[in-house]
Amino acid sequence: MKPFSIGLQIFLLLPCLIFGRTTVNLPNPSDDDELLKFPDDLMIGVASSAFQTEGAWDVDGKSPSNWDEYTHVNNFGANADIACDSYHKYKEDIKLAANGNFKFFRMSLSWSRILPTGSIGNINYNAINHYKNVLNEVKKQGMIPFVTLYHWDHPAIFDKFGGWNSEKMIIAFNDYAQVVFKHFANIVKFWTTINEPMVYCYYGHGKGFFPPGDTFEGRGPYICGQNMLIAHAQVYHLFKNKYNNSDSQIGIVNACWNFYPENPSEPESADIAFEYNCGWLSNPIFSKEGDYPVIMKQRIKENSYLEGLSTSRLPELTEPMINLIKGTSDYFGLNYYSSRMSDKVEKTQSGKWFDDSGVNMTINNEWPMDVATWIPIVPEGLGDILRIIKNKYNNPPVYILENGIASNGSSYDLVRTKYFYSHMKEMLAAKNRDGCNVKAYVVWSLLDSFEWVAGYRQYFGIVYVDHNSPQRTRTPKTSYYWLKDMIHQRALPSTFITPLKPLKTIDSTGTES
Ligand code: GBH
Repeated sequence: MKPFSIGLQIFLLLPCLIFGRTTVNLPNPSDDDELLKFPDDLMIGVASSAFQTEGAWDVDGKSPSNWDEYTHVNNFGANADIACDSYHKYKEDIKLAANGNFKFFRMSLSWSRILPTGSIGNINYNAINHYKNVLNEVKKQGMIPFVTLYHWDHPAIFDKFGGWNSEKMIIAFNDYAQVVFKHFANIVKFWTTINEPMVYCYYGHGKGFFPPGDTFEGRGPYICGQNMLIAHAQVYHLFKNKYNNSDSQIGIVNACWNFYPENPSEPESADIAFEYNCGWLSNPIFSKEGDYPVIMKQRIKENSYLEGLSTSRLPELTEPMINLIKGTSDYFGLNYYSSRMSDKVEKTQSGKWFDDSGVNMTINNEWPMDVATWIPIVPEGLGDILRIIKNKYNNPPVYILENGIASNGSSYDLVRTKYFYSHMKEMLAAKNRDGCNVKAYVVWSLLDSFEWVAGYRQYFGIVYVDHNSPQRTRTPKTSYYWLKDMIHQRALPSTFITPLKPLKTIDSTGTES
């Protein structure tokens, strides 16, 4: 593991030791039987991404992606050269998803497979044929393919000119989207342009944890975010103008935490935190007025002036840009994992003025957690964020496109199973009781995959993958069978019933017991 991760964990945990815990009032979803049913308009699916699962990093004409390059240098310690070998084993994966009763198969495409040189004049037809086979297989197995164009991997060559900090990336993304739509728009009805732009920009162009490893804090993430917003909007319009079918949907996915104010007398800290985390790249698309959240524009400008700059570090969205971006999503794509406490901090020289927001985000030490210290288990945060999205953005259709937790790798994964239960319960209460327009709930993730900077030490799969075997043998976990059952029944029980221990379990070393 890279050293920053320990630092980050301490950084996240320290403030909650200092501030202690605060009581929050969490709504209780009703146990009423009707509320626990899956309505007909709710699709349950399962997700994965190309770089995390495919492997075959240099096969059939693929060029290295930014992540291939990043993991091959600096003694990174892990790579996705083989990953789950899903490039070769896709039929098995799709069959597993279909047998788990999932109706929705979320996946992403590898840009560097399809356009190895980045240039539109050099289409790799091996990749086109491969994805045609994959998508047709998904349909053959009775599932709906849901395709993400960009889940953080692009041809490595683009990072030579700055990656998403360069406006050239907007053009490159348009070219790529055009090729993808041309070949697959007749097969695929559900599209996402970009997965979690905020996360990629923050880590890749601010903190430097993701490729290209830029540490241009205070500027890089904002520039990257703006380029992604424009790239997304152009691709949305391209799709609508040239490739739309009456039943097609295209949108974007944002990762949002829910925030609870540390100090109940200052609830605005949670609103501010929401705007910096979720609102930054949602407000321009989903709000009536468009543009970045007012609070962000004000504060970043104020901070910039205090630093002696003559313009804001947050780039301006001009009127034509605002209009280009506004409304460019047919649904609100939401990835929810966890929540944070929020607390206002005074502006000091010590760097505490957290990322321009004036809010510190911490973890409540009463929240339980498993192996990933960034995922304290806060199911009510999902219900709360759904209600915020409903109220803020005029109740858009919401596709929850990721929800899940990492565990230590036993196939008897009770914490994960219970995590799904409690989050699905909150989601159903938000939909059935509170009228949130949730249309899909998608589990992250099908397989134990390459987990970005955490390598192979955090597994999110409902299917165990033996990363020591050349075959990358797959074994469904307890959570897989539990979900299969729930989807079949289309309802949750009013209390969680602990699944029995199966006769055989597998631990993270692949040992059976
Ligand atoms: C999602 O991002 C991604 O879309 C998905 O690909 C990924 O597998 C999934 O989450 C699980 O992580 O290790 O302490 O440095 C969620 C945002 C970004 C949160 C990276 C965790 C690293 C924290 N994630 N971050 S740490």
